[in-house]
Amino acid sequence: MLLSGCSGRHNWLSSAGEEAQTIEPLFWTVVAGAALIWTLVVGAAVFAHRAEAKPHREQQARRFIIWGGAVLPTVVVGALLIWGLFILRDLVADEGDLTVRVDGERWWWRVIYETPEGEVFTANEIRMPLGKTTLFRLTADDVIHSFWVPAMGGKMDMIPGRETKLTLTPTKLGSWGGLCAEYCGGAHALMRFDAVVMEPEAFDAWLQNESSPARITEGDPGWEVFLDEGCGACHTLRGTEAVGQVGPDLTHLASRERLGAGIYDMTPENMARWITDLDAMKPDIDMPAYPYLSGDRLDALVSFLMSLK
Ligand code: HEC
Ligand SMILES: [Cu+2]
Repeated sequence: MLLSGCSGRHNWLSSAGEEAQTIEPLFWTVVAGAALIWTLVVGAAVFAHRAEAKPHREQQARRFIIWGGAVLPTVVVGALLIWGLFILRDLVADEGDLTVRVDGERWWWRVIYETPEGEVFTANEIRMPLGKTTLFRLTADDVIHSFWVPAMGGKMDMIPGRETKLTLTPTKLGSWGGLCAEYCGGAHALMRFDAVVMEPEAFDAWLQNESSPARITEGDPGWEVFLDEGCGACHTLRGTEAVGQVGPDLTHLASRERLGAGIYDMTPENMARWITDLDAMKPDIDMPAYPYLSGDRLDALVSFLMSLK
């Protein structure tokens, strides 16, 4: 079970970011140190068990306890704490090349890019340019969540009414897994996201696209279904009359790699199930299922949603 954590997109030892590289030596030092201390303690226990009982001086025993049991642990833990605080200082820097606000919701992520031209709203996926430092300003809407991209660096709690900060500087291209690392109720385990690292030019093009209003063809039957079913009460399609704020912004939904906060591939089949069989896809969430949608109306809605690129 432990080894299963050693590969894949959630692997925090793959060091896909500068921050993760800062944390890594601390981890290995702690592992090596712990192994050494464990060996010494177990060795001493075995020795004590085997050795013949001989009288010893009390002063000697007391000295051993004070140095081995108080001074040594204090020095070791103190040194690790100081090292950790220095690392923390690097992880919570106050500025970056780019600022992104992420708001933890039950059970998804509201994501807002701050650009010179204004705010760009998206959800459930963050994209970052390679080699640039992205500053995340983190908040939570309801309960405490925690923002974590294991391959990139430290995790940071998201606390209602307070803003916390975290910087990530990706060093490897790819799509890395992110997740909520603080139990937040029902669908907590399904509260994930993708952290996609792109070449800076590709990133700029993506952000440009993301900032544009929804592209909707007049008279698209799927758009009619979307309006009829009241999806717009909870979801926003920028530039249209759908301005709901309860759920994720869907303006460029199909440009995301995954559906449902990082849990399903973005395919028409999954999209249809998301709408009709939501309880099986992600139970207990704040979106009603529409089991009665079927046939042409469902097909039209699904192809409409899949066209929101
Ligand atoms: C009562 C509010 C509400 C209504 C009405 C609603 N949704 Fe949602 N929707 C949500 C919430 C909340 C989420 C996020 C759920 C989660 O992942 O925890 C969501 C998530 C989604 C997602 C996944 C988004 C993503 O980033 O992967 C899609 C797609 C979606 N809704 C489509 C629809 C469609 C289509 C309709 C109308 C048929 C609709 N919703 C009606 C609240 C609503
Ligand atoms: Cu959470």
